[in-house]
Amino acid sequence: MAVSIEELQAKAKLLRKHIIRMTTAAASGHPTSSLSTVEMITALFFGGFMTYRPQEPHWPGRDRFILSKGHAVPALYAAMAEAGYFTVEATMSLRKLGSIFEGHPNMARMPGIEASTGSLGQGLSIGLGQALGCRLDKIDNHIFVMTGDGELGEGQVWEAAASAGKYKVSNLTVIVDQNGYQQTGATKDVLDLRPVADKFEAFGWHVQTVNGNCQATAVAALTIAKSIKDRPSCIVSQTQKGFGILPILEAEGDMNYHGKPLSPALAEKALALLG
Ligand SMILES: Cc1ncc(C[n+]2csc(CCOP(=O)(O)OP(=O)(O)O)c2C)c(N)n1
Ligand SMILES: [Mg+2]
Repeated sequence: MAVSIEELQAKAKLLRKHIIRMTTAAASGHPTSSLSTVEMITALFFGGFMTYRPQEPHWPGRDRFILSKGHAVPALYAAMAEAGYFTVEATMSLRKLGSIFEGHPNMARMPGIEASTGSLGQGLSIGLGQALGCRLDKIDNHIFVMTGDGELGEGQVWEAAASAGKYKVSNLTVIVDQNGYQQTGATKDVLDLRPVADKFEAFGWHVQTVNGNCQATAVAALTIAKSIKDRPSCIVSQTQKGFGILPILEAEGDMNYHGKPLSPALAEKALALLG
């Protein structure tokens, strides 16, 4: 790997700051859902796991990332800005009328977005289709999909899981962002689908369960996932919703803080905490 863990950690911190600034400027959005994903997304975009060309976003040989939990798109916009698809300033128009920085990824309006998501449950099926298509075309690439843990309640996820296992789609990796919460409370109370690892394993997947908010662990897990050549790969990424600003959420008495931007005053505190 050309880039060090320390450099990735610095990048992750930057993404977190972009996420907070973007959602507070929008006075809307899902900062905590975005923050839990940051180490994995940082590793994917900057750790050498994906080859992509910001100036040629539709280059057929590219690796692809589909954010199935589309409401966490501030994390994706932050990564794409750092990768050179557009400026960080541009992302500050998040959720403004007319802006291409919509509240959920829209591939029809933004080159580099691989799937329009937001209606939960669909991204893994889309990724599976893309992985099969690329395999058919003999393109040597990898498709990464990230879902939420609440999102796993959508039955379509399991149709895709079963099919990917049957067809041994080894150029497909799903990262389940298991942050323990969904919209209305703890995932275990709303619909407990654990053990998640066993379910994917039963469908023929290679599975790892890891601490997804540890940068070095994220890199190690993705390295293994990409090396598996006889079946699809699942990373159960155990994270914390709002990771990076947990003391602030604690003080607010809301460790989920779903779909709420930080007020300008709280955002200042969060940015100070991140340093
Ligand atoms: C099909 C569908 N149903 C409901 C929603 C509303 N919704 C938006 S975010 C969310 C919670 C998702 O939880 P999880 O997948 O765990 O993501 P997290 O926010 O924790 O990262 C829900 C239910 C949606 N976007 N799509
Ligand atoms: Mg969740």
